[in-house]
Amino acid sequence: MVQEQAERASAQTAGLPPDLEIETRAAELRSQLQKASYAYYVLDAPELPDSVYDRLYRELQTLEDQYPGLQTSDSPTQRVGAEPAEQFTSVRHNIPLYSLENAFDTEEYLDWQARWQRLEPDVGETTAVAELKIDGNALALTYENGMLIRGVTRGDGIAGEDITQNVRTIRTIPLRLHIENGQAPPPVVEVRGEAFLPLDVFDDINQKRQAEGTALFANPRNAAAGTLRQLDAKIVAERQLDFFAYTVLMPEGTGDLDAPTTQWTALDLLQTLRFRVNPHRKLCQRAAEVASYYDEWEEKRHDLPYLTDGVVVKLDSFELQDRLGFTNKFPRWAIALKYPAEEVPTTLNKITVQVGRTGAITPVAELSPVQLAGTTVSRATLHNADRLIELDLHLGDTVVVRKAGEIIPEVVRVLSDLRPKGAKAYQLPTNCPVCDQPVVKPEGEAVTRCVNQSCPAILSGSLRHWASRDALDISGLGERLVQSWIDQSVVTSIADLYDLTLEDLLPLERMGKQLANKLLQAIALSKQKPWAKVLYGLGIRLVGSTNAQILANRFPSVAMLAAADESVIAQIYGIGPEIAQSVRQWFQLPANQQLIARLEAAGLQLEATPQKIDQRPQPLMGKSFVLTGTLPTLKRAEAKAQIQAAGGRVSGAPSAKTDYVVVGENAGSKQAKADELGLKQLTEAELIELLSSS
Ligand code: 0OW
Repeated sequence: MVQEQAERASAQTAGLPPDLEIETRAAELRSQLQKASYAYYVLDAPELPDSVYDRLYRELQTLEDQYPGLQTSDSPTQRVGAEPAEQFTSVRHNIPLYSLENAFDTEEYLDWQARWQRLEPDVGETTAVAELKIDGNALALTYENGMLIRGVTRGDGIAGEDITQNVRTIRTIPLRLHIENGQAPPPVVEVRGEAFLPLDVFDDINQKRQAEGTALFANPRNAAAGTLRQLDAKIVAERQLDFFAYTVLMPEGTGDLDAPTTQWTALDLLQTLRFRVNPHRKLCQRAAEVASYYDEWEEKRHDLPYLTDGVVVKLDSFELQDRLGFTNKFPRWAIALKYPAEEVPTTLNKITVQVGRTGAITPVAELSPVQLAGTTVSRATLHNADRLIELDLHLGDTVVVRKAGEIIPEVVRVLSDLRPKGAKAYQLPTNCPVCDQPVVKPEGEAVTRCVNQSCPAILSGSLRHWASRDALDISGLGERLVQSWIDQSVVTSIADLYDLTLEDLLPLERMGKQLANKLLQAIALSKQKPWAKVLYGLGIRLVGSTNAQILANRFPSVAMLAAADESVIAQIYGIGPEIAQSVRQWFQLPANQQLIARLEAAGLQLEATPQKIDQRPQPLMGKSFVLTGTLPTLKRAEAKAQIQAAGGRVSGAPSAKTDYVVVGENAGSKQAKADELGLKQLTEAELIELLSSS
């Protein structure tokens, strides 16, 4: 049926003059696609099979590519912008986006009602619209002559950020107001509503972030806010934000539309304009109906695919709203009737500890599963050691768990009078559960930490830090390679980098000889980095590159620093007690002492080389070398490092400017080139001879 409809339509435009025919066809496609998209996303009632939608979309895209003049800003092809924004500009709202006064139970709701009734004594019980309060981010959308021209965040209510390109990717926000054909749209319409992330989309995003090792969003509201502030609209489009409209303003005339005079008919109008309006609204004649709606949805809301945190009640009559006006912060004619944070008791069976990427140890409560705010909860965060000590938890305790809009529930208190006899007080582990090295708890810090630089929980971060530009600057050793070397157990500590050989690297996937050699060279070169860079590269907590330089100047060798008394370190200008303690705790750890010993053996600079004032120029200064073939004893990277240390340059291919070509086994085309150019060729022994002549 639908298929024939589409075909019949295209037949109808046949025979018109070409440009008019094409223009009409494009307009038809746009309208069909917009209708199909509205049915699919807003009504959740798809009308077109995806294959037909895709075909029509491609036909429109082809027409727009052939005739760019046909492209209109409301075309479905224009939802996702091309270039990421540099930043967002601030826009002042014509009318502030007020926040809502809160009531936490129906008692407080009646107080609010009494207050506005005192202001309008002739108004008795009056109709009010009850709407679910979506836990999202308010947006203000501006349409001119029916076309979406701007989308702005709430910001501080007075001004927000212009995120139009991101708003355009939200499928339930129409790019053009749907006005029945022939009617003129109002010159300006402002629509306000709540942008939000459906719970299943939120879970997918957090699962992805968990896999990437990025911090999780605590709740859908934060996730939506973070998404709306993305500079790249493509990322926003992938995250499938949604939008419920609840306000329509027509500041400059209404075109052929009648301006609504009540909130209820305003919501009806928003639906005809093809916005998504939350369907669970209720027109209440009296407070008792508001109360029953509030009670009804306290439980039912947990079956919804999005988070809510209350009910918004608005007096229905706009004339009455105008009479009541606003306080300096809130409208007098609306209130948010919030649901209390959900709290439930359950049994604490076990406490496990997680080790974060920076070594922070987070205790987690393992609970007897319990229903909480629509989900089954069996774990809750205990935040940190201090919180744990405060709660004085005993295994078997009955604890109260809470989820106040956050997705990660927390233990708020213990019902200690229910404590089973002989229950054991819980002690935080003294050793890291991942690497078994002793943990440290810096004074004044709530968190206990594992500071073993080689702990598997930390290793990825510590290797990346070690290889980073301001540290040992090992070019080519980036995040992806570090992770794959850890996953394949190629390295289990920083020191392992300096034992790597071609044999270790060549078997790895996506690792050719060229790249392997390049990496080995970069690693060998890093041995030239000064002591201050090595100290910074160790990743001691609170020791950034500046502090590392200060410490390296004061303690010109690792031995002196490791032996220094904490109070001595603390007195250094710009260092202080926290850093001194962190340094001592780091060096106290046996695993870190082993790391230092291995780095020393590998030839890293663990002491400041006295600035040797070398009177004579380095023996190979200004000489250019090319290395070819496999040298009998020196690895390619070693040979290159030694030539550079002696002032020589190493280039990739022989040229007339090359002074020496060092030739090893199976030398290839480069030796032939050297012959052709009549370049001086050296064996490895002759090179070593040259080097030692310094
Ligand atoms: N979050 C909501 C919601 C709603 C506005 C209009 C007058 C004052 C508030 O679902 N359904 N209706 C309104 O009405 N506001 C809502 O959320 C507010 C917006 C700004 C702060 C809250 O998120």
